[in-house]
Amino acid sequence: VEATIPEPLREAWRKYSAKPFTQKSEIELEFVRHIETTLARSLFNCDELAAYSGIALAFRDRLIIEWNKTQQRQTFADQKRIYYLSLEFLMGRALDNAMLNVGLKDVAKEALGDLGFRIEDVISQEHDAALGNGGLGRLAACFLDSMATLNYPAWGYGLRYRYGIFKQEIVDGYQVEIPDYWLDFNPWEFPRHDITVNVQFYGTVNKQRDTQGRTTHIWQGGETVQAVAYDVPIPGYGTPTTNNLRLWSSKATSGEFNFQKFNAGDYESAVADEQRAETISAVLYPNDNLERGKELRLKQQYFWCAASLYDIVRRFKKTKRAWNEFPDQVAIQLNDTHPTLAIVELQRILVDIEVLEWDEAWHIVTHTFGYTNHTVLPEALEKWSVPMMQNLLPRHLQIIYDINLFFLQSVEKRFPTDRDILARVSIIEESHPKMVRMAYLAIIGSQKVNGVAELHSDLIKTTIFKDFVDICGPDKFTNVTNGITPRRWLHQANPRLSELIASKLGGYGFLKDLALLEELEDFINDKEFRKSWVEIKLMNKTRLAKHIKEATGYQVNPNALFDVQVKRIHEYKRQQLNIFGVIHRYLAIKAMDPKERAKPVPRVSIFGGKAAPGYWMAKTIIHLINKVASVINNDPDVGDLLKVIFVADYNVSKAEMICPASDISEHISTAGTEASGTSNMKFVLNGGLIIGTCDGANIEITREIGEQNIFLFGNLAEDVEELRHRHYYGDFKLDMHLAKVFDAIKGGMFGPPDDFAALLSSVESHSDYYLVSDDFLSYIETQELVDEAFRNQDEWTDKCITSVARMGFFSSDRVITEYAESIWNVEQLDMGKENE
Ligand code: HBZ
Repeated sequence: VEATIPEPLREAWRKYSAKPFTQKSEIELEFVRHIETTLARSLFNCDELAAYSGIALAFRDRLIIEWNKTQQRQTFADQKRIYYLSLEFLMGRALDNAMLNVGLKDVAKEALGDLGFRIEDVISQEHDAALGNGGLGRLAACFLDSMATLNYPAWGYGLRYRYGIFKQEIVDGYQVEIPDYWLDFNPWEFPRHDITVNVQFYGTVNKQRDTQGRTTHIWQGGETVQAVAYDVPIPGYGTPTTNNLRLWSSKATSGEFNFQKFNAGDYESAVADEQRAETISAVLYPNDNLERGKELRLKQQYFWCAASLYDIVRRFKKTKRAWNEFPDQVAIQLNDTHPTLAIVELQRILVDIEVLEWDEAWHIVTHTFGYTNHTVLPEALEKWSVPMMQNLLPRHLQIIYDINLFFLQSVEKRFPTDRDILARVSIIEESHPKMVRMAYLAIIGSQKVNGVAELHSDLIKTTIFKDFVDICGPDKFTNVTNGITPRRWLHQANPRLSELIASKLGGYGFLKDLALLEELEDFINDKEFRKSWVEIKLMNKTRLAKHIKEATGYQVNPNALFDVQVKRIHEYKRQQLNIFGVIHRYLAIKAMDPKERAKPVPRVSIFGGKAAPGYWMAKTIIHLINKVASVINNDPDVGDLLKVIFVADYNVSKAEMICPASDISEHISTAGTEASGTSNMKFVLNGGLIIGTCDGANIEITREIGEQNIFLFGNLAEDVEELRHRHYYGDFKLDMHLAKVFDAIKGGMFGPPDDFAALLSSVESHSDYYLVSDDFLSYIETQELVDEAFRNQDEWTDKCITSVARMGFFSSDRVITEYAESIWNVEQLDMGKENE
């Protein structure tokens, strides 16, 4: 590391170099200093928002001290680094997490108390960092937490969207989207105006011969946009390691281009250029599991890949190593196909700029990348039109064609008799227009491809990527079952439960080694422990009930069974199955003799989740849920027996409140469609049970916790194709119980039936693609088993405690360790004494 300050002058640096605070008085000092100077306020106008700002700035400073040291340590260690490329990082709030991870929340609570604030009120002032849609983005956030906690030298790379996922309001039962402008005050980011990359688009490619007679490609002209780095510190739990999440923001290049226009008096068009440049990082696309092929999205992808790769290569080049050592120093993980252009960009850098031979470059590339697939849904598999790519990234398209050519040649050699295989596995789909299949490119350019749960990883090998298993061999394909960080999803979301567990296990070691939870089973008959366990669940439910009352006006009984389904609204996730089940229950209650009505177990059905703004069917499902809610919740015959709640604007912070408050949660996707699911893990870890299909990680959760502790129902993945086939050829009969539910809807019980006609007909007359009718009977019968089980509170508690004790496998620490060992080949940094 080159030193700018010569040795004799470093004394003062050593003396005054900032030390991370540990004491209450130091936090108070920093808090007041920030309020009075950074924010120019005083004790006379310090409201809760200002208090949040003050304490957040104090903790930010503390993180940045460790961040600096971590970067130095990692540079000296000179080890292989992990680069996690994700278009989404669904971080949620940072303050609570930062305080807990550095182990100072209790101290901060006292400090804030001394200064006149309640820590909960201050924490809740923070705006969620919502740069993601759902599971994929949240997984990336959990991984950052685990990589820092495990002392891996790791960087996240993403986009700094000005608008995160929209805020959802429910107006007259309909979803309304409100822009999420979240950057007004964001103390967690550091603008790095000195770290910029110019990214090129459009233009033309010219061939030239260099002095050695080689053909080189010059990509010229077009437009250039500047990427500016914004760094977000990621503190590990119980370790000084503080890693970096680098988010790129787009702006117009400050170069002559604009200047010339200004000088020529073309003020308007100069400003328009500026706005066009800023548009690139303006907004997160709000679709989950859908790709719509918009040019701006492709621009986002290339902008972010190019800037990140430039940064990674620059860091590598500082080590002065030979290029063939690149894969020993750099592991790049692609979070789905969104960053696949990084493969092409690295090949371009190596061949066009660093003038390596094609084969040598390609060897480096294919030993650097790993690709994680998150879906088998056909509408989510990314494809880009060739003409669009030709226009936007002409050189990249050429490289893709070359990659494809060499690949197809090798396939042809190995499978000379298979006439169709080339068309099937070609990166270019021969459609009109032609399309670039990004998943195929990602597979060909990576050393490993993984799915996110066992069933899913098996499915990709036998369905969408089958040919590639034959071509590349089975070893290229692997499984890494998802996990969640126990820091946020237990300790932060459910501090009381975390404390109770710690009191039994002799400390918080389980937060770093979740397998330790298994010792909880020893306490299953401990009366005091069980009592506290039950009390904590009730407190968490009461807290949610309070939120529900404030947000919806509905009063729910915390002693009722809380039945929760919160996740993005999607037909494959089958919120429609759930709400049809609720209607079935309602009809049953209405049909009862009033004296009988004491019998059913009181239930609160809680829904939450956003629909993609253009996904009309998903919006219809939200509308139906809200209509059903307003009918049932106002029906005096029903009272506390059944309540239906739609929690608006489901996000990470709401999840932290909702997961600890559930008795049963629903993970009821059509078998074979949900790659993994991760909220299933969050709910069980917080002492709730699951009703679910044999899909995604539900299967492995069952294996871990035991099938007596989960309510599984429905058809299996292996039967889905056959059932769909039968429907399609006319053999379809609506389930009789579901038919009654449909009759009620069609009779106008929940408002104009026309509002829901398309939803019903997706089941009745359009071959029921998601098998709602096929699974309905099994679903409602299993819900009755849930009621039965809940009646016996003691046994229910047994199930919950046992399940929590067996959830160790689902820590994202285990997941990261698996990636590190089997895909990245990266070592943890040796922290010596520091980590004790
Ligand atoms: O990734 C989810 C899967 O549906 C879920 O089963 C899995 O647990 C999770 C983590 O592996 N996938 C997503 O959340 N996908 C997206 O959000 C998405 C966003 C933009 C896209 C495509 C998919 O263009």
